[in-house]
Amino acid sequence: MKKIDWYRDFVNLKYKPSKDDVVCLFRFEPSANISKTEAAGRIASESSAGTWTTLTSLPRTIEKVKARSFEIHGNFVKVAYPIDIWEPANIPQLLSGIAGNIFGMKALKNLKLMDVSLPVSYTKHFRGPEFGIDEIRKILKVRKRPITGAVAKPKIGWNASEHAKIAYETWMGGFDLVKDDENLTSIWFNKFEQRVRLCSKMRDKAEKETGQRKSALINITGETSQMIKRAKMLHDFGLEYAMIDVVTVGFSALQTLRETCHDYKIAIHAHRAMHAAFDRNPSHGLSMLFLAKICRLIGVDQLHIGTVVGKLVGTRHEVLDIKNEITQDNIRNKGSSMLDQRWNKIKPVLPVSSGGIHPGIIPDVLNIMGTDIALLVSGGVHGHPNGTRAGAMAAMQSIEATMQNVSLSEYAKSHTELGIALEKWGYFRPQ
Ligand code: CAP
Ligand code: MG
Repeated sequence: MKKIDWYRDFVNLKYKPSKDDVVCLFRFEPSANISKTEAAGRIASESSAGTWTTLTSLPRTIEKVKARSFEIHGNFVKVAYPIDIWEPANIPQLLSGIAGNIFGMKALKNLKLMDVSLPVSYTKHFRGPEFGIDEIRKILKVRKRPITGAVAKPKIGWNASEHAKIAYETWMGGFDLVKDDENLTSIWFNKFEQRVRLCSKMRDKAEKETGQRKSALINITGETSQMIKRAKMLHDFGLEYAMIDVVTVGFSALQTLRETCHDYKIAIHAHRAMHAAFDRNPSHGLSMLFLAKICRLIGVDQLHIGTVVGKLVGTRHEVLDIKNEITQDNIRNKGSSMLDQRWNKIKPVLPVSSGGIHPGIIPDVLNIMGTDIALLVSGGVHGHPNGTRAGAMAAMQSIEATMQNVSLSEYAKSHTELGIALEKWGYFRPQ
């Protein structure tokens, strides 16, 4: 039989990637009767210039547009893609290649895109975060401790005026930020416009009464042109942030909103709802590290990355790798799940730890994550027996105790709110 299969031409174990290549790291499991080399060839082929069979005519450029699987170690393969096949500043196109058809190939039992290393010739077309960690800290006038925030709970149900009152109580308890929940946008009993109006008013009142900076992460998630209008409204009301559910809106919309937020000089708080549909399975899908990298490149200022000890999945190793990726300038390959990355002039993103946190486990979170984070405590604030204000106070007290190296039980002797929180939750780790 004639040669009909073209895949092996996309494997070259002698190839040395050039400084302009986009390099991907995949974890792969071939299906039965498929060798590792064949499987690796299919990954490089289907994500770049190939098809399932040999072709009768080829463009002269073929060698310049082909990806090459150049390193196979166990179940990991590295693939190099020439820079010329990538349109500048087009994340959907990048995903249609390196995260596209390949996930559905019959020849692969499982495939996970672990990481991508992007050359400066690719990253230079993106803004990255508008503010980054230092400028966010300056805006909120919070120097060393974690920036604190709470999501009104229950997630949905309060009307706009009740919502604004909860926000006020949260700020008065010492918190810097209030945040909408990911599924709260604009619904008949809690309209976006009304929430913005009432929260801004309450924000001004809380700032006046406390002498501290306060802000709100109000969720603009929706259809793209609607989000643009909502971002303008946040700007008109003097709010510093827009919150976006970056995975559900899609990266095309996020790219558009990044430009809008640049025009209005507002920061983007990125919630990652739906990420686990792609990254939870260790064998198949995309890694959160990859999603986080795309978010930094496009330019969010704050990104949820997990807590390790809270209610949502994410091991210490994974969460800390993501934290390093979004905060450091120069990432050096430390193991099989991370590639090198030079971020050049792209600013760092503030890591957000959220989900199942309460005063009793704040020391654990800070010991793992450090204090250069945004810490969101929501159920663990509004579930305080004495209400939201006392809940926020208890969380602030827990942060103070941790930063002063005092045990919570000791600190609680002179801080009633913390004591009451510990009576309710103790050191319980939610699931
Ligand atoms: C937290 C939260 C957040 C998650 C997101 C929630 O509330 O508002 O959406 O933390 O997770 O609804 O669960 P609680 P992640 O503090 O009451 O748990 O940051 O891991 O993406
Ligand atoms: Mg939420």
